[in-house]
Amino acid sequence: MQITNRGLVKAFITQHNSNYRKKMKLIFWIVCLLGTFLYGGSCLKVQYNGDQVLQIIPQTAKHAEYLQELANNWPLDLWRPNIPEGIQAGREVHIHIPSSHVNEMKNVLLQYDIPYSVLIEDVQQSIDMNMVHNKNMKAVSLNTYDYTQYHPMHEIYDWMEQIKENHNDLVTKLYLGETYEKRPIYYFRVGWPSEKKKKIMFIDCGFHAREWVSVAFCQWFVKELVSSHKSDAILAKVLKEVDFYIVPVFNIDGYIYTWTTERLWRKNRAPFNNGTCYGVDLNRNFDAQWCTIGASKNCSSNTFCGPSAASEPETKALAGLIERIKSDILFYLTIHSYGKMILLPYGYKDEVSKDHDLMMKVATKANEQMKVKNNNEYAAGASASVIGYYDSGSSGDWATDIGIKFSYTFELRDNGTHGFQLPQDQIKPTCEEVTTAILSMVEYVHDNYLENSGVALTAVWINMFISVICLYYTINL
Ligand code: 0X9
Ligand code: ZN
Ligand code: ZN
Repeated sequence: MQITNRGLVKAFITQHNSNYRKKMKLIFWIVCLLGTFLYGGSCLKVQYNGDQVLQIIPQTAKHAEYLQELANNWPLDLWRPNIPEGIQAGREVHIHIPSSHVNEMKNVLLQYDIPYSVLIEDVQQSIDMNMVHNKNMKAVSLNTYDYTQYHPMHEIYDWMEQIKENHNDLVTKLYLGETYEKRPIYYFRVGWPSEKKKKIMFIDCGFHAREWVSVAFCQWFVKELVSSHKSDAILAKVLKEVDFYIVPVFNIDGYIYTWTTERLWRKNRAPFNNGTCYGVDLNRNFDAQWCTIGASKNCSSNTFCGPSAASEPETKALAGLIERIKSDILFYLTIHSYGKMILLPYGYKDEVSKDHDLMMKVATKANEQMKVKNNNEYAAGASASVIGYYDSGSSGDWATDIGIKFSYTFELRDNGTHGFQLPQDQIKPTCEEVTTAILSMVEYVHDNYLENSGVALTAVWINMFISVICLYYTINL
């Protein structure tokens, strides 16, 4: 990884005398700035030319230990697991390696006899293939909004406003709070107005900036809610008793940064140590065994937990809202990528939550529906065991700890072939299968914890009554 063009400028101008050099430098920057306005920030963007992503499977504990050491000492970007401690014998490891270290890395792997394969041949190329984006869209129009593309934040802001205006009977746009860089975070409440207090299904997207398909998913899901609320049998019955709360983009500063500057950025953009490093991992910043395991106290780490629990304005805003309405929340869902997983609590310990068996049953049903839909399945189970590393301070564990019954962390497609740069032609199938999965979960929760819960209770009483009568007759006859 290097900032583009710096080297190029240097190489170009060293051959000339200093007067000429100044002139060339000026011309370069003019061209560059022009380019920036016309094509969108090309000279300020971090480039990943020649960077590779390797898939490595350590065979022994020694291998794993050695890889951990490398991960700690070289400028490597761990994609899976995302902390060195998570590297274990027999478990797939995905590492993004800067071009400067690719050869050295491969030599070392050969030398230690650690098998590897190349997942992504050239990270920059894989990013560029994904950036086909219709740029001359002036204003967003709902009729032509393309849900099968990734959208920059300004378009998503426009989109949110339009959704609100076009569907004000069903949708309310609400203010959640402000990001570190003072941008507004909004969420939608989707559901029919009701006299009764409604239960809440809470979904958020875009915790991690580079996980673009997550952000695409929330937009897709909102579209589904507003366009299929009559035709979809589940939605038609559910929206009367349930409100969906949806945060389309949580880590807005980070998301924008992935569009303007560094495609593979993960955290928010808060500066630390006098601006020598940036960003808290928002999924390590919640008050759930905060920073005790699987998180880093070093601000340059991708899993930096922040100076304290809920230190970040984004975290405070989300946790604040959820705390206020938690007694009505039946279901908390946070959408990430990648890995094709449905993760249940906990991430900070090996134990499972008290509702684990029930939650597994619901996840299994969701998987059955996904299989019918796309012949696809996501690995479901307790977080640490499925994903293979511990984490603390995650929103999923926090939601469980404050008493929300169903709390799931989704990791969308894929399994690592494209990683965070999931091609746009996979947005549709991904969103469709996950929508199917979530609606199946929502239906279960609705049927068993809402309208029927009264019926279920009556059934128990009738049962008891009959039993007593039967007992009476058995004894007396
Ligand atoms: O490590 C994370 O924060 C999540 N994975 S990601 O690759 N999207 O960064 C997984 C968090 C799951 N943890 C719990 N449910 N506790
Ligand atoms: Zn655009
Ligand atoms: Zn994530």
